[in-house]
Parts: sequence; C-alpha cells; structure tokens
Amino acid sequence: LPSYLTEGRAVFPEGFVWGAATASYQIEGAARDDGRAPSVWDTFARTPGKVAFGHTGDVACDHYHRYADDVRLMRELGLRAYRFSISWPRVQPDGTGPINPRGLDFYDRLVDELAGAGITPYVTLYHWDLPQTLEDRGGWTSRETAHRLADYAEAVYARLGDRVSNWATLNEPWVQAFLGYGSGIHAPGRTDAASALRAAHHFLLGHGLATQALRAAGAQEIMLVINSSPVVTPAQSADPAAELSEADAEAVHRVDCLLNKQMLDPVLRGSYPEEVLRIVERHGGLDHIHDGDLADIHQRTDLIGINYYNPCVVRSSPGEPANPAWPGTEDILFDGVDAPKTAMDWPIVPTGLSRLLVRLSADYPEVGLMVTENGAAFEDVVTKDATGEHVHDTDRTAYLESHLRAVHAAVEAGADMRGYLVWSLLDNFEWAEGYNRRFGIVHVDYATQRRLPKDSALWYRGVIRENGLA
Ligand code: GBH
Repeated sequence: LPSYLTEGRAVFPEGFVWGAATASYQIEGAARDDGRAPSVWDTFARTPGKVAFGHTGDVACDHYHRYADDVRLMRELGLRAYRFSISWPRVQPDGTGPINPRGLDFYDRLVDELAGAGITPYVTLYHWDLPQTLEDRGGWTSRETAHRLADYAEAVYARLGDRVSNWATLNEPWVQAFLGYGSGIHAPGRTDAASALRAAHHFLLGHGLATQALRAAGAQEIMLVINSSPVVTPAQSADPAAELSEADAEAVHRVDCLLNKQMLDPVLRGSYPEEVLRIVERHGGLDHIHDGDLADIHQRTDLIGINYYNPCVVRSSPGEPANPAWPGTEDILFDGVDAPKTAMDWPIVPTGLSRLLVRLSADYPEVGLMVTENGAAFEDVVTKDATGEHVHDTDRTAYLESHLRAVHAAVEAGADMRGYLVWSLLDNFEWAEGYNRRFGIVHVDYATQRRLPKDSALWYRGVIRENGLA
C-alpha cells in the first residue's frame, strides 16, 4: 500500500458526518409483529436452498424490540449519524392501499430515541424488502411498482418528515435488479436478463417519482445510494497508469456503463449511456422506457451515497458467455486481483475507493458524495481475559483505517465528500450468506442477543472524536 494509506494525519473537513449503517430485514426480526406482512426476502429465505444454513430474518438482531438499547450503544460509541432502512411491508403491508400505523410507530420511536441521543437519522426508504404482494403483481418488472414506491415514500414522510431531513430513496438498485432478477442469488430469485434490465429502469423511475413526492412534501436532502466500484483490468488495478489494449478498454467501458453510468447518468444527466441502450435493445427491447421517463428520473438529487467494498476487475476474453448478473457482457471475463481477501473472499483494495471517489466527483461535480457503506466481514473470535470479553478484530480495523485514508485522499484531491458510514453497526443477516458472515463493528451473540463492541468499534469512536486520524 502507498504510505498515505497507512500512516500520517488524516483530518476531515469540519461538518464531515460520521456514523454506521444497517438495513431493516438484516437486523429487525419481529417478522410477524404488529401487522407486518412478508417481503420478498421473507419468501426467499423461507425457500429451502436459497440462503446458507436455511437462515431467515425472522429474529435477526431482534432490533425491533431492542432498539432503545441499540441507540444507547450507538451513543456510547460516539456515532453522530445512523443510517437505517424502513421495512415497507411493516408500514404498508400490501405495498399499496392502507398504511399500518403500528408499523410507523416503531420508526417514530426509533427516531425519537436517536434525537435523544443526539444522533442524526439517515433514512433509506427501500433496502430490498419489497412487499410480497407487489412481487406477485410483477415486482420491479412492472412500472406500477415505481408509482407505489412514491406513494409509500409520501406516507413515511408524512409521519417522520418533521424529524428526519436526510432521505435515501433506494439502496443499490443495481444489486436488486441484477442479483434479484438476473442471477437470482437474491430475492425474488428470478433469472432473466430482460427482466433485470426492466427492473433497473423501474427502480430509476421509482427514485425519480419518490424524489418528486418527497420534494413536494418538503424533504430537505434527497439521496440515491448505489453500489459503485471502479472498473479496472488486473493490470490497471496493480498500476493505474497501465496501458490497455483496445479490447480491454472496451470491456472496461461496457462494464462501467452497466454498473455506474446506468444508474448515475439518468438521474444526474437525464440520459442513458448508448452502450446500455444497445444492451437493453438486445434483451427484450426498449418499449418499457416511455417518453417522459427520463425527465421524471432526472430530478435534483442532493447526494449520491456510495457503497464500496472492492473494485470490479474485468478483461477482454473472446468467446466468454455473458455473466448472468451482467446482461451484455459477452466476451468479458470477471477476474480477480492479487490482494488479501475478506471472509466474503472479496479483495481488499483501498486505492479503489480513492480512485472511484475522485472520478465520480470529477464526472458529476454537481452532486455531493457520501460513503454510505464500507466495511468487511472477517472470522471474528470472542476471547476472554481478566477485563472481560473482547473481539480483537485488527483485520477489520486495518480495513477501515486504510479505506478512511482513501476517502481522505479523495478529499485532498478535491472530491466533495460529506461523510462516511461503516457497514455495519451490528453483525446481521448477510443476505444469501445468512448469519455466517459478520460485518459488524459490534459483535452479536445470536443465542442471547448480547452485543459486544469489537476493538474496531472502540477504535472508530476515537476516529470520530478526532474527526479523523490525528
Ligand atoms: C451491500 O451490498 C448491501 O447494501 C448490504 O445490505 C450488505 O449487507 C453489504 O453490502 C455487505 O454485503 O460481481 O456480480 O458478484 C453488497 C454489495 C455489490 C457486493 C455486488 C457484491 C458483487 C457483484 N455487493 N458485489 S458480482
């Protein structure tokens, strides 16, 4: 690693937001409480063979019942901001029609608890838990769902808007469209390229319509959260100045269009990249993109939330079939890099984050950026000594420190960075991997629901106190 990622002072601008993130299905549990209906993730997780060990979110971290203790813990850790998501089927069980006030009561209590602790809420309206009733009507392959998201956004704002000023419409539309409807490793588990591409468009339309509804109701700060990575060849990953063959450059461009520009250009520029339109045309056609949709999608968005874990490494490989999660990637190989790996087997490449942020800030200078997720799963071990129980997760602390330094490097290079949120506050339900992968800075013992701050959490408290690495 270059030395700026391992040593020296890295103090952040005044007002930089520090916090941690979670998502409803991953932590709440209480799957049948107070009128909540099933989401696509309940259905998927209860289907044998879909999630490791048959794990479900039925109980998860039981945060629904333990939120007050969890907020107390956040305060002890010095968090200034907390990003959480709202369970749509808790608030509006059928995804349309009547609102369930008991569902909103929970978020009302949570927001009040956060206010009491001096922690700023960052609300994500949709983090993949679509009401099953809407999926039964076509889910995100139907444009109706985009309109339903806007209605739901308005209902949540009506209840919480007096105390919440930061609203994210969607978490990672790419992941839900292409892993949910393309490769099928996420709910709803469909495997059809044309459906995935349609879903992607309807997510963007949903973002635009929900943004219009929130804006009209008075929302202050509106954000779209995307999973984003720099797209590089193995050679470029090792040396940013590496020369690319024409075929490799084309592979990089095509995947960058699918991953990054497909989401950002419609929202921030009102147009799709040509490359994406060509791919959509070859997979079911363009009929679902109606006149006026791009104007609806191109709404002022204050912040782009960036969830970064690792770079996306590709190269030209003639004859390669398209990856099921990546329609239109014929002749491209999704490759690895020579780097240490996390327990997810994801490579640890902090330079990818600085590179990504500097590039996005240069290409989309009109929008602020916030790292809304960054973190790592490792094999944590709970040890005991005279002072009590500990998780000495030096690997996670090193991951977080090097990535924070990468964010700082991006700030120095002029990127408009507004904050950094760790994924995740708590160990939680890691989707298709179940509880087997731990991303928390706080350890959760699922048998007792006991929370134990890991060493990384104690280190992070110091970072927040110093506004960086002093
Ligand atoms: C985030 O998504 C989620 O928002 C969060 O809920 C989750 O718990 C957290 O990260 C940790 O997983 O090359 O086709 O295999 C995960 C972001 C983006 C990571 C896609 C895996 C691989 C795509 N993911 N990436 S592919």
